[in-house]
Amino acid sequence: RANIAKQTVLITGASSGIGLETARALADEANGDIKLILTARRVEKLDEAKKELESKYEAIKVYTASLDVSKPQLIKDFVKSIPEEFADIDILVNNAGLALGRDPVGTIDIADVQAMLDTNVLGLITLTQEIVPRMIKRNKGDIVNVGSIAGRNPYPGGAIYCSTKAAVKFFTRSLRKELADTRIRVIEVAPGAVKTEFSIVRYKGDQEKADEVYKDKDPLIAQDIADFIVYACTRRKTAVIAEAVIFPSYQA
Ligand code: NDP
Ligand code: 8X3
Repeated sequence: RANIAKQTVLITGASSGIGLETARALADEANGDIKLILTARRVEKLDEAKKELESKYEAIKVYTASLDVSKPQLIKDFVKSIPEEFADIDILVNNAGLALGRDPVGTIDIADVQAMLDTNVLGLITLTQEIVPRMIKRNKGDIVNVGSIAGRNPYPGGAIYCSTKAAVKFFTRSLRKELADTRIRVIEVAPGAVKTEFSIVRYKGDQEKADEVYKDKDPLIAQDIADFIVYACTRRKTAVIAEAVIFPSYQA
């Protein structure tokens, strides 16, 4: 088991759901001896998380930054602005993402198409491009990309979202091969249904439709995915858990 104490972790989409739980789980694994860079658009949520973590662990260092990953220039500016103390990123968790709507092709709002592609694909690729050269220089690092079961089993009404997650899968696979001669691990976790803000975002605030997704079901919780991310990052450095598909039993 590898120790993650003293490492620096950058998480996108850390204001909610899987990203937030991953911050908590990694902090817990390191017993607070860790540096976390938490990013998302809702910076007030990040500041709440920072407060919570700092009150729990004396040694923890948390840097929060507002970052909309759908805007490449903002990503570049953000990376330049990371304080020196947090600059050597050991673990990058590319988690920020969203689905918008369940509309069939021909009726999908182009703004929704753009938002899903820009956030889930362009954002993930741009941030990775910014961080990979730094990891190569240090010959060290873990990149965890949050894909989805939707990138493996596409469904009607999910043409864009499923395509974005298929893109994450193949981007991740290519990158892993490019970095095969380094000590950088490239990992994809592909969750099934996890009860987070995902459905409320997908249905644009319609709570009834969001609740319908999980009605009479026992979905995953964000900790299930966070636990896996901790597991993957604490293996011996040569052990790469390349891909994990994790779903609630009813999704088999
Ligand atoms: P949540 O909606 O709870 O969290 C999504 C996170 O992504 C939020 O922190 C949100 O922050 C952030 N985010 C969304 N858009 C942007 C953006 N443009 N820039 C920066 N951050 C953004 O959902 P989950 O925790 O479930 O989702 C996390 C990841 O898991 C996503 O990639 C999702 O596709 C994936 N996933 C989710 C599944 C599920 O069933 N829940 C299943 C499979 C995969 P903010 O709004 O503050 O910017
Ligand atoms: C989210 C999983 O199947 O609800 O990535 O679209 S699904």
